Amino acid sequence: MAEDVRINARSTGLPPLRIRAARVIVTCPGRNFVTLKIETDQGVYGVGDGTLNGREKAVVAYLEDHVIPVLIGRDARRIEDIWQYLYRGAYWRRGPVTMRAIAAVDMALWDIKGKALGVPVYDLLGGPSRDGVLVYGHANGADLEETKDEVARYLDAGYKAIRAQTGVPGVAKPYGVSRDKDFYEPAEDELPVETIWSTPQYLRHAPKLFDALRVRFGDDVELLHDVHHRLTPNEAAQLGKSLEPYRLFWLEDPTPAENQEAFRLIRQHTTTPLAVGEVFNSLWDAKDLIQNQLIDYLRATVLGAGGITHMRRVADFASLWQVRTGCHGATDLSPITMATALHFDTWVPNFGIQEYMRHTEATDAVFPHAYWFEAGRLHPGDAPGHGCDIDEALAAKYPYAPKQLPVARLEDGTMWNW
Ligand code: EZ4
Ligand code: CO
Repeated sequence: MAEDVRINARSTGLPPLRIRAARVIVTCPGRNFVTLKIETDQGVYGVGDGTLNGREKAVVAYLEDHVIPVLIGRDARRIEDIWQYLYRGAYWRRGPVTMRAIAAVDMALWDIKGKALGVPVYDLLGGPSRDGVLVYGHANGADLEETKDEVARYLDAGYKAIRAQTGVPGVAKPYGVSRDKDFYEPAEDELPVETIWSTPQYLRHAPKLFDALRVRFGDDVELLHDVHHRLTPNEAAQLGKSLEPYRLFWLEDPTPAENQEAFRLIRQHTTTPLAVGEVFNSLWDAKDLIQNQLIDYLRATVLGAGGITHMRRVADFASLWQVRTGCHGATDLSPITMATALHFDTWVPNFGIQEYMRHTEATDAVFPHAYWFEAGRLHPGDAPGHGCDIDEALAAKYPYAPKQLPVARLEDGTMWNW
């Protein structure tokens, strides 16, 4: 056989840990997850998450057609070089599909490195900076009364920080309000559900919720709220101002952040802390927001933003302006992402908070993991690697089922941001 002339195929002083196989597993224990499994010639393997809600098959194709073929034979130890190869080597760089594919590889390689060395990923990163990762849960209800009761339930369960979303009078199927109070998943149908949005109704109603929550629960609990990209900068400024008396931990995604400069207007008018970035794929999406001090928390995470290898650069850059992390952690991020994020959160110096939407029992069974919840915090566990695996036999019992996220229209039919 001809000598492999690819630079990356040559080894350094350490014996290489060759990637001998990699494959994608799609499973739907209630919702779809895309998992990449990378196997080495030494028997040690790693798993990574590549789930992109409602667009799962696009990541599957990207991995199978363009990533896996170039991984075979490489030294799994060379995480940085493989990341640079997949990022710089893709002439069409960035975007949610490409960066999730890279993230899946990156998570699996950190998992392999940890297992090969017998240490948890947080140790590889530099060791723990804290005892437990503060998380926030999602309380939601159809109206103010139900939402208050849901917040009470989260407090009883030990949560110290709670996101509150409520139904808005006259608004059908508002974002963040679920039928099943324990598990929220917006991608429900094969075709996108159409929802209706009313900004005037929402702007009048939202402050009433947080007033009611402070009256009932006092000042100790941290409260968060997600606008889900629905407002203009001026409307967002109005909302931020009207919520100031209730001292939110953060107001999330007040307006789409495609134009990072737009946040200057919001910032000039309110001291309500701002969080943005669950749809960001790289530092470039957040650079202006961070260096102009237009946000307080960055919602990018190891799944959306290219794995640990890129996220730690994002966090280090953000730390220069005292912007803290607030990693996305909805149910469309598999337990593999949650596990990896918890190692990252345990290490990252400028940690803020971690979103935590519980997965269903069926999902947890498919993805056995070492992390656990106690008294409002998640703990990554000390298993080597990131500590999450996939039960392939069980995964095979839940075949892919097409589902898409909803869309939103204004009351007159105009397409809006969901
Ligand atoms: O709607 O991840 O803060 N969390 C969120 C999520 C997103 C979903 C979309 O797939 O905004 O609930
Ligand atoms: Co959000």
